[in-house]
Amino acid sequence: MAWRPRTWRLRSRSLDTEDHTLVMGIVNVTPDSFSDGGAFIKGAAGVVDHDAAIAHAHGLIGDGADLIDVGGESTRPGALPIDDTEEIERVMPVVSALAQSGVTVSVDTSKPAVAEAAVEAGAEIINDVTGLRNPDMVRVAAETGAGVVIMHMQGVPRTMQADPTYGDVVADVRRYLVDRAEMATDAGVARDRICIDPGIGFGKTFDHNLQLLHDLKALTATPYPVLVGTSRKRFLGAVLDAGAGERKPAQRDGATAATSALAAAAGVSVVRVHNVAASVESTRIADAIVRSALRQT
Ligand code: PMM
Repeated sequence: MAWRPRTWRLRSRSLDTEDHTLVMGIVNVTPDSFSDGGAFIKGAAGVVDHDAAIAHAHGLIGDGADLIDVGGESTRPGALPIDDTEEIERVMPVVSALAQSGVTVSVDTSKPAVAEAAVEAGAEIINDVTGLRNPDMVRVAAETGAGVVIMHMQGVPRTMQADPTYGDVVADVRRYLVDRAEMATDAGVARDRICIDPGIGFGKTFDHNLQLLHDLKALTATPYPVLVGTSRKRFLGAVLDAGAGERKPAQRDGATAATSALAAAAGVSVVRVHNVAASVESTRIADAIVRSALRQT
């Protein structure tokens, strides 16, 4: 099927890909996310430097981000969960300050209480890496009218990389996402508020990640906008370093920009990245090519 622009309806506004692929900038206010964990934490006590996180988010908007994803709990392999109160204390000041200044904010959480508080404070999107597994999360999404990202993850972060197995990873992930989206619409979430995400690196081997990225059109052919997050993930380092000493996550931004461009060319609506400037450039090139083909038909 030929590429077509997508509209994703959020709580109080809509985003569309008519002009370009959307770039979501990442702000993790966590001590332990794999790439930027601890960037906004001051002192040994682990106090969050909210002002630094807010300033960083504005910098990403300046670099061309269309929206900002704020996370307060690390989802890296092996991460341990934290409680609602701690997560709310970490993310809330950042969510409300950004929303008040007009930024489109997504909250990266799998906790209904955190999502509810964030949407109350102005967040437009609930980004749930557990694919709305908690029935309360479905209720919050339906009641608030927020946009939702339903992500695929096999297992839970603590153990998800132990031995992920699939029959056919592309078909299995696609079926899961479409089923979860159906479940959400049956529970009252508007269909055009749902975005789906294959969850690169979440319960997937190196080969699973590559197969999913190779066959993104299986997802972009569904009725839902698609979000893809490859930013600085380990499989990029594995390709580049081929067994040699691994480079640091922040040295994977060129690789991330390449996957962002490929995603945009496959019709993905949103790429989620740390280095916004690099992926704005690479997706704009893919966008120009995809849209120029459209003008000639
Ligand atoms: N990846 C991470 C966290 N949240 N959310 C979505 N929707 N998709 C992802 O791929 C995703 C995510 C892990 O990366 P981080 O620790 O750098 O945020």
